[in-house]
Amino acid sequence: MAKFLWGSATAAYQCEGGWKEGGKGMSNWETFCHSEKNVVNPVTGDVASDHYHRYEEDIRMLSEGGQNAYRFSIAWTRIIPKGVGERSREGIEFYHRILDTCKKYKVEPLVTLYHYDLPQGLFEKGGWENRDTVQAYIEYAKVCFEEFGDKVKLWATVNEPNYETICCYGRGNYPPNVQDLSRRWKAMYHLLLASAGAVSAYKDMKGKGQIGIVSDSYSIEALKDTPEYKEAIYMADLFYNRCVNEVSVNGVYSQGFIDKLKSDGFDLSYMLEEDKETFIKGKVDYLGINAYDRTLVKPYSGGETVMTANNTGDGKTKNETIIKGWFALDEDPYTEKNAWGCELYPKAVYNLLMQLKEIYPHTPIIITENGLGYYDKLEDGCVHDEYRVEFLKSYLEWIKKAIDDGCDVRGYFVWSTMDLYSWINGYKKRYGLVYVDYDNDNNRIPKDSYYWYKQYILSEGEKFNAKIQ
Ligand code: BGP
Repeated sequence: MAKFLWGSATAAYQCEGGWKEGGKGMSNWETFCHSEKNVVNPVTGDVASDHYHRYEEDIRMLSEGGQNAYRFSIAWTRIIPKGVGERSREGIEFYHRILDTCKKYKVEPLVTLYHYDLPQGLFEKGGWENRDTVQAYIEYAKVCFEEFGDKVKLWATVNEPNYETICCYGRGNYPPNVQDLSRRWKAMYHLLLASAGAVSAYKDMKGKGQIGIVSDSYSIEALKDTPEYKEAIYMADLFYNRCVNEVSVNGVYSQGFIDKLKSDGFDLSYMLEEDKETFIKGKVDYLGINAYDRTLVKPYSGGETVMTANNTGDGKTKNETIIKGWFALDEDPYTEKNAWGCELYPKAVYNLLMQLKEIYPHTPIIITENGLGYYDKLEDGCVHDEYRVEFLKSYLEWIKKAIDDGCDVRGYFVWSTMDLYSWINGYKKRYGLVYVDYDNDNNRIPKDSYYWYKQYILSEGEKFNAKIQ
């Protein structure tokens, strides 16, 4: 990473479409989106933003927008359609074309190997709850290293082991739509073991780049400064952050986390002695951080575990979380939120970065996602998303301050490059720097934020470069 990465990000299922093209196999998301379980916003990623056919235009626009990096994910089911066994040459060639296009437009690719979409066959055998998925993933990762190793210098093993397992096994709004935290901990363990296994394989294969994990991490805060609220902060930090970051960065689980799981009576027999070596060998080169909002907590005060999410944007279902014996989520009535209840609190990114600097002083950070979901409007061929500009600008100001205060941040990716499918929230919740006109041949229209970002990189970019050798 010779220079600061200025980019934006996407994920395969959310943007590619082409779900039956190029020999692609079925993933759990295709199955889910086509099933009767998909009731909240019953749409699919069958076409999505049609990136499968329009990737060249998207990468060209990204580059013309002054960005020098593109984060995207590979669909496992394009590379190994059944999850294990035979590779698909056609699928592999598709990503070669994407990577060659990045090169053509002088864009550094940051490639995520797994971003929520799991091959259906593996999903049916228990998905991440089944240890066999770990080995299958490592084999898949090795195919990617072998095929794309010369063209990719920045890899991310998995996207958000915390958030994915919260939705799959806590809120139950992602497949397999379960509400059972013991299953969350097991699936998360295997995801992290898979990540460490891939890092370790990359090192064994003498990979020439850097490999990290993408972790949604939070500045955990409270409205009161009492011992009970401090305890709630500690608990939430274990629950959301340390459960992923500690083992990924240091190669060992935090004892406080393991002790808490044991005292709750969770069965941890799937944590095998032999895995310890994999975790040690699988320490990441950098930590990818997806930074959206602050997590505000209060002490647990009774009742069963509750986890619900506002996926409709109409406030009918609230984002509510009570974790029995751990903590509960709080709400600050005075801060601004978007329609989906996401708090707009930019200083959170500074607080988080300064905490990470304290805990993991030797691990560089890349902000792999930051962005604002909104009901954007196309008016006379323009999208005036000044709210997004305001959001991104204020986050960047705080990131810059964290860099000035000694935090080793190497890059920043806006979520998302263009509008795309938002898991469960459908297509009306838009994050893109570029508007996708879904009703009009998926035409691309740069939003005001796209032009603003270009200008920001030009005028402020150098100031972020200082710490990078
Ligand atoms: C992150 C995911 C992305 C993206 C983003 C916005 O958790 O890594 O894939 O979707 O959040 O979330 P949402 O689309 O649910 O609003």
